[in-house]
Amino acid sequence: MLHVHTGNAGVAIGEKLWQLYNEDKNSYESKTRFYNETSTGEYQPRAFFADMDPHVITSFKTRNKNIDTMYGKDCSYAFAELSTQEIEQSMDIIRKQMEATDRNYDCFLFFPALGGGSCGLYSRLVQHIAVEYPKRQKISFDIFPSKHFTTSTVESYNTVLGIHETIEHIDSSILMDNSAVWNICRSQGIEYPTYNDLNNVYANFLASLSDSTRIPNNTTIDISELHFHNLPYPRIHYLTAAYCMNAPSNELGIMNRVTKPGYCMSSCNITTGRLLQSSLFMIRGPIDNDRAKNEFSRFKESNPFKFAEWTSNYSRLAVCNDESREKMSCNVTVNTTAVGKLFRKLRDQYQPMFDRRAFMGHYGNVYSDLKESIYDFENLILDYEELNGKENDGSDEL
Ligand SMILES: Nc1nc2c(ncn2[C@@H]2O[C@H](COP(=O)(O)OP(=O)(O)O)[C@@H](O)[C@H]2O)c(=O)[nH]1
Ligand SMILES: [Mg+2]
Repeated sequence: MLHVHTGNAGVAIGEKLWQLYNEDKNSYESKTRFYNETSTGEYQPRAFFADMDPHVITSFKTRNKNIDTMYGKDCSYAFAELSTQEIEQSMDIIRKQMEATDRNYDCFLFFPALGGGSCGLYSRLVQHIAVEYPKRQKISFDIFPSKHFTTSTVESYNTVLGIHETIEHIDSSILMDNSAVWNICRSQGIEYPTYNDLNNVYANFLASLSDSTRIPNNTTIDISELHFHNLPYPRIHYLTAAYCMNAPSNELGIMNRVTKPGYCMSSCNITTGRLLQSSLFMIRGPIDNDRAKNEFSRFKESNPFKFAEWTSNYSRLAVCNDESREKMSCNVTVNTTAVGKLFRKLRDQYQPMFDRRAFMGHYGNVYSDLKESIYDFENLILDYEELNGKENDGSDEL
């Protein structure tokens, strides 16, 4: 298992994520999957942190001396291009890290912000990794751009270029966005959430996805299972998730609560679209297996999801009984047509600019890629609309 964190956001969230992993009592087996053991018996994160901005990486490195990093030349505006030398340098590090993993099911986990300049770095790494490791699963946890957090006007161009790469090479993409996570922070009582607060929610959510993989004696759903099997169409692999944290330990109905608006990690409502595959729930806290199963039955009685006709009404549950925690957390990951709304919003952002060929000066060398990416993305939107079905048209508003 190798974590690849790219760009400002990817690096900042990754740093917090590894702090959370380090605080947990990870099983020996999971330690060997998440960490490299040094000759002196220490465990170092099996991770690679990269950004085009040298300042981000040098400052990260002062706090994390043992983690592998790479930086390029800052290019925070347009889709960054890497030199062959920079790519080779990165791939050397990645190969070395992967030599330590010998299991076929060990996968790549990517953590990019799609709108950033470093999305180009992410895309190139994905391309190269796909060529060298075609059989390894690749799961990407993507920060999708959101209007109120845009740091550059061309985020929509960078995103559509990034998505182009993920359509082909990534097995599962989990979409999240800052506006949705900002709302989660507000519901936690934080009046003016900062990036730091947002990153805290992202990191807790991401760590919760591997609780049952890392922590011993649980009903396990391995993080690699986030690549939902038996996808009817491999292109339709854009998942989203909802997360409820700090719930009281005696709460009843937490699984129903997490499916409600306000808990989704992206700006869509997961109960309005059609579910294309079974949903995956994970729960952690002072809750034993029996109580978790009761909760799960309670959820199933009033299951709020609408299923596509070929999908059975089926959900899975992983339980991480952790008596050292006072509060409960619960997440659910779904493959739903509701994410089509995010795609349509993105099209509304780039289309007026692209019609006027605005900002093309920054994309000289990738102009034809951008054109092709937009064409492919339009088809992806159509696929989602078709799967959503006519009766749901326009009804997936929050
Ligand atoms: N959650 C979060 N988002 C960030 C952070 N820094 C930047 N962003 C957002 O991520 C997107 C891409 O920015 P950034 O990561 O700085 O791009 P890059 O470094 O140029 O690839 C923008 O929409 C920013 O609003 C951060 O620390 N946390
Ligand atoms: Mg940056």
